[in-house]
Amino acid sequence: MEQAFWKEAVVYQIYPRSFKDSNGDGIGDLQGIHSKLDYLKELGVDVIWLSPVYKSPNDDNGYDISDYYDIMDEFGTLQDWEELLAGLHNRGMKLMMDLVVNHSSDEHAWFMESRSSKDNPYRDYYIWRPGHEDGTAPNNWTSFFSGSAWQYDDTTAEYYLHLFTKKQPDLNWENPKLRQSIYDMMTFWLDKGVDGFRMDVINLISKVPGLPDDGKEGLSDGSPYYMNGPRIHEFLREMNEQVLSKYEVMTVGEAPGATVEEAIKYTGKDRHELQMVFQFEHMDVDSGAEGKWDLVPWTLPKLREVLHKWQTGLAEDGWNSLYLNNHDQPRMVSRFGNDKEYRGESAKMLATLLHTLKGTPYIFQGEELGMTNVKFISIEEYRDVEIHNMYNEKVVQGGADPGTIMQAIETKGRDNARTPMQWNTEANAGFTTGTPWISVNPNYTEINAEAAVADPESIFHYYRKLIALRKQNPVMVYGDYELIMQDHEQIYAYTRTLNQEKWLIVLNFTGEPVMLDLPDGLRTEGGRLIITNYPEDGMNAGELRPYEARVYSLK
Ligand code: TEU
Ligand code: CA
Repeated sequence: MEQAFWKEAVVYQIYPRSFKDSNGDGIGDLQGIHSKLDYLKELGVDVIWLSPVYKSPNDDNGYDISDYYDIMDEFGTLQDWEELLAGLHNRGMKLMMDLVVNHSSDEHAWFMESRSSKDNPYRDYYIWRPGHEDGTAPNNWTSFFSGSAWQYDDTTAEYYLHLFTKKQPDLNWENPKLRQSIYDMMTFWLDKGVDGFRMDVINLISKVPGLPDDGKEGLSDGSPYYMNGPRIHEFLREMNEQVLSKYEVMTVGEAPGATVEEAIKYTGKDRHELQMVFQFEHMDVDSGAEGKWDLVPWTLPKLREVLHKWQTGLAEDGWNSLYLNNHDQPRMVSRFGNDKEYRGESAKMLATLLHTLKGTPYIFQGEELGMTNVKFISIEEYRDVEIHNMYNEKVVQGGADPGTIMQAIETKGRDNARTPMQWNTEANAGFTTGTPWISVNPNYTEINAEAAVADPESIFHYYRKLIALRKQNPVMVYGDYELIMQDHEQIYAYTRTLNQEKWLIVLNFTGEPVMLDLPDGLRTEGGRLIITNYPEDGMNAGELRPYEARVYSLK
């Protein structure tokens, strides 16, 4: 297996709006991040992925960009950004920027030109179509954020496509001029010293020509016509050839709906496309047929089946990204662990999984503290456009039971990940001296960075140890993964092997003790315990305590 920095690295995602406010306006900013670089260095992460910091009217918190060449006013200036980059580089860390080029903001100059007339030179930077004769939208595709994916625009009496909010019009990648504009913009940031890109919904940029739909009455899922679309690999290769190949960069493409087969195409070593993708299959294990808001219980066998499929599917070619939460997902410890009586144990167990599967781990801010989901009492306290659009559609217009929908929001809503980072026990968790843009989780008095850093047994220090172990043990990065005890209902167990080194990982995914019966040929006797989330005394070789995790180096 070819060695590479990006395989050995650990990435830490910052959602700037919620990380640290430096000037008391209640919104996290670049100087705030700068003030916490030593904290990140202590944790030991190699790369920071910054969610978007470009100019934006913030309909979707920066995922709606109105100027790709400048910084959002609330976050600071280009100068602040340069200083942040220097601060990272001085500490030996790298910076990955978010690249949001499936769509822009409707307040981007390109779109304002585009909508102004049918013969404007920028018209074809976006996807315009006339309605049907009866005035209805060009096709029946739904937006990810409720309702139709089409918005009618009076000025030219046509519709434009928006897979996300109507303030996020989709860019037209069929237009070579648009593609060139994107490549120029990427080059601008790379020349400034950026070390990589996380590419937002990059596998949605190529739409099937003619924009067909499934012919059903009413709105319907259009994803078969734009997920991993017909020209996607061609576009990525062009981007690679014209931009990425000229720099030392780290790349990860967000790819909802990507299968293992597709992922090999995106990340295969001779494909010259991307290094990694974020796949979503393990994020769907608790969703029913109606999608993410349709809550169903997840099970270990289901979660393991998905992770195992990706581990083995990309074993020979391609490379996995590993994540258990991000700014779009509920908190990992609330979802896959137990955020009450076993918060510490289960957060550490999940951390062990994240760092010992094969792939590059991505940590989301606050995960290293075991931050939990939040429960807001009223819909007004939520800020996310996805939540509000869905609530309007289902409750206000659809008459659904508000209690049921609030429960879905508490369980799956994106704002779970977006409450302010909990720094200390001061007002607003030390995030801001003003009024935070979204309320802090009241549990900050107990769960906060200051307490975690001071406690050698904290989740924070467990992450720090795992990250340090990765630097000393190539088996964690390059070792082959092999599943054992494949049908166990409570335990996820596997080995990692590199040359003479064989590691055994055993993880109890439940709040109950469970017998550990290792298969023949695997013995922990004489092996070395590398890390565990429980004190070593009281350890019983034949039994795992609730959420116990152990990593052994075997003889
Ligand atoms: O997310 C795209 C995406 O497919 C999802 O994670 C989505 O937010 C979720 O499934 C909705 O249920 C990316 C960004 O990560 C997200 O924050 C943006 O809102 C979205 O693209 C649009 O840019
Ligand atoms: Ca601020």
